[in-house]
Amino acid sequence: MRRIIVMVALLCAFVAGAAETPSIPAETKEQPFDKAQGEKDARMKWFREARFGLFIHWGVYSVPAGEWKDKKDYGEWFLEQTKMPVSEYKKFAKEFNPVKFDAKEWVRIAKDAGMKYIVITSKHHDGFGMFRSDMTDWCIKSTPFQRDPLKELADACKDAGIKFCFYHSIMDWHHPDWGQLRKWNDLAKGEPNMDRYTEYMKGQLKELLTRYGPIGIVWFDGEWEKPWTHERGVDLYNYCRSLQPDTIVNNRVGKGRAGMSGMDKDKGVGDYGTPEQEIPPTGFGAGVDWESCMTMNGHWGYNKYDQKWKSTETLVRNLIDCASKGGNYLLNVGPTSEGLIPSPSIERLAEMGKWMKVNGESIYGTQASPFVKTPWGRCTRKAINSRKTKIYLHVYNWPADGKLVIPGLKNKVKRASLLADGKALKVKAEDSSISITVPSEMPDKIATVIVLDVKGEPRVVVNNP
Ligand code: JFZ
Repeated sequence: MRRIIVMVALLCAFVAGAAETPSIPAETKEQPFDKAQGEKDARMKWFREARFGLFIHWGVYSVPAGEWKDKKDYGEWFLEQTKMPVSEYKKFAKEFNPVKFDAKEWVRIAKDAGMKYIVITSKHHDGFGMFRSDMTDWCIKSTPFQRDPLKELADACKDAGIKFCFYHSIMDWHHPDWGQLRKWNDLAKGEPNMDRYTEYMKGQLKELLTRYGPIGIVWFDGEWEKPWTHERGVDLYNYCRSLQPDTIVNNRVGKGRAGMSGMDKDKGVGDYGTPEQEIPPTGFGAGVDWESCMTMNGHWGYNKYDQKWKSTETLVRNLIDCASKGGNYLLNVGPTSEGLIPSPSIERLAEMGKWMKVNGESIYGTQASPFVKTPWGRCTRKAINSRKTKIYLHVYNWPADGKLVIPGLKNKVKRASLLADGKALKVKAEDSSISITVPSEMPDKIATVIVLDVKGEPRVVVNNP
């Protein structure tokens, strides 16, 4: 199985690298990227270990804060959904003055939550740049704010040891050259031209990839409209990596994504899959990287009426769920036009951080569960060396009889303990399972982690295929 996955991954890399792209400038062609799996493994190392990141959707749509006329459900899609003339939408830039923005504080909030990277919208579909771009005035330069939030965040991330990443929309409702011009874009004149548009986008990406230090991930989006093609995706992928060879690019740079499930169905480009608002039912095997992005309430961009917040328990368990399937969890906040992360988000992130401080070892640098089913919760594992593995059991349903049963584990369990206090627990090996004696009260109601030290690689017998 593993061999097949590696072969598929290599084949994808080959297809991506070898595609013929006649309309593409010579210097971005034939970059010898991804020739070796080892090169990709080295580049993906931090991402695979990180498991947890902060997504930030921030733009001038935070000024209307989700409300327009008689509707209160808008977010970052405000411009498209209201069909407001672009000339009118521009007023929001004039009102965007997030004087309470404190990059260090945002980074502290992320870091204390246990997050290892931050992905912020450099440009969303409305085309507005949250950085000082020389390519257009439709950016932070046209606001009273004048500062460069991305620069401040990049610097704060560097100081804190957090990877700085940006989300950049391919689709652009504002630019007159984006191939699918909106009728309500009253400022656009003439015929759209995708070659010109691509040059513009590359210009901005060059700014972002040369002025803000090392970029962890370029997180593309808005690739689904017709004018964007596989060939343009391959070219853009190569372009980003020609500027920063170590950067990671998500699969929304190309056209292969299969809807919200986020994984590539065919002709994929990019380094990893991006399920959106869902966690896949199972992982995809070693060598297939992915990251589920999710909101904390029902919106990406700030909506002042949306108070339907997920519980900390749900958020922590989502993170565990992703890790147990070999993926990352990218959790979103939508800051206000004052520059503040909403306090319900801050509270939940702080609570997640408390759990992570105690249990982070069972998340960072772990691999997917060796079990098909774990009726009491989830599981991750970590190879310590060739002779030693740690298996982390994330228990949600505490056993009423004080016996936690791990079905089908064949390894010798050298030690079982609670991760929180390191105290040893009694282990009993039975015929086709292991049972562990646990305290009668569930120590951590969100998820209690039990560590098993086992000999060698996990060996699991599936009794109920
Ligand atoms: C996209 C964005 O449109 C959205 O605003 C947000 O940034 C999210 C992270 O990514 O979400 C999508 C993308 C595609 C579809 C729906 C939502 N789609 O194809 O139906």
